[in-house]
Amino acid sequence: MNLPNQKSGLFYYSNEVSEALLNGTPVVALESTIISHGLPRPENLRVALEVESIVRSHGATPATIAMLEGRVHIGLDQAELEQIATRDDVFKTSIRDLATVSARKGFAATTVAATSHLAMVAGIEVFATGGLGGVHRYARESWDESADLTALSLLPITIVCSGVKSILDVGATLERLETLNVGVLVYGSHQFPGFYLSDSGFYVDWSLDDPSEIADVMAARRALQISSGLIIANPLPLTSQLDPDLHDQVLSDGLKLVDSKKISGKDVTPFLLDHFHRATHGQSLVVNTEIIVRNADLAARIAVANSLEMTRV
Ligand code: PSU
Ligand code: MN
Repeated sequence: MNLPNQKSGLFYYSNEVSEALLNGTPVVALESTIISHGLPRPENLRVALEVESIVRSHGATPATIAMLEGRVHIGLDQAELEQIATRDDVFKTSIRDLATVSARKGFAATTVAATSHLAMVAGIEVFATGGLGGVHRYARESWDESADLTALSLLPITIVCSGVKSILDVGATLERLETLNVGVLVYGSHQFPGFYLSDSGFYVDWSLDDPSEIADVMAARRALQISSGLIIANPLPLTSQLDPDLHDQVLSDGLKLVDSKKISGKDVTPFLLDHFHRATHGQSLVVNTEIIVRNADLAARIAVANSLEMTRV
């Protein structure tokens, strides 16, 4: 692990994150691909700032993670956040690309996979995002499965999300998560959420209702030396979800466009999210924003409970 006050090598810590890590106060990691590739401008910057302030309101410190000019930043100031939100040369970066972007002194927006890796190096245990990547529909032909899954199989991070993005094959993704030893808990329900939708239709064995219960699970994972990740799936309330009929129609149109425009690889997810935002005239953007804000809120409460747990032992 790096020293949190280290400003050498490739890791740069913001003052507030460095202080929090040194003092052992709660920290929540936040990813940057949502900002650069998941949300349209200028809402992306507004949401990034709102998410940070929600984390602070619970007494936790936000650590948005990205790479600027080849250096890893754990915690971004407003000017740095603005660069990620507005530059056109920010590369959507998974673990495999981190070193190359760094060596070229480039700008990287880190995916869930890359953010989890960097958070682990920094010693941050709790991470909030919107929806995880997973197995794409038609993966039988395309073999398109997000590196988020393999990253979570190897990194002991606790990630709060609204399930996997509903553009994916949710059932296949849940099967892969089981194979990859990734824990799945649902907050306040047994139904696995469907990102824009409150319920994906899939049942999960474990439902927890309180951040302190989740902190107990995290403590037990440490004691048992479980080295894979834990997903805390946080469903939207029914009143906030996207209309399911609208969702299904927009998704089926979007998948046809992916096919006809020959969109592939890492462009598929940003393309489909953008298609949703346009085709629903911003309704999906409102829902996506609420997802991210609620997940950051829950992650902050879990990080606070986890810190209490750590000081007790
Ligand atoms: N959640 C969102 N919006 C996003 C993402 C997640 O609400 O843009 C990003 C995350 O960074 C995730 C990535 O790691 O999408 C998955 O991309 P892919 O399917 O290409 O692996
Ligand atoms: Mn992919």
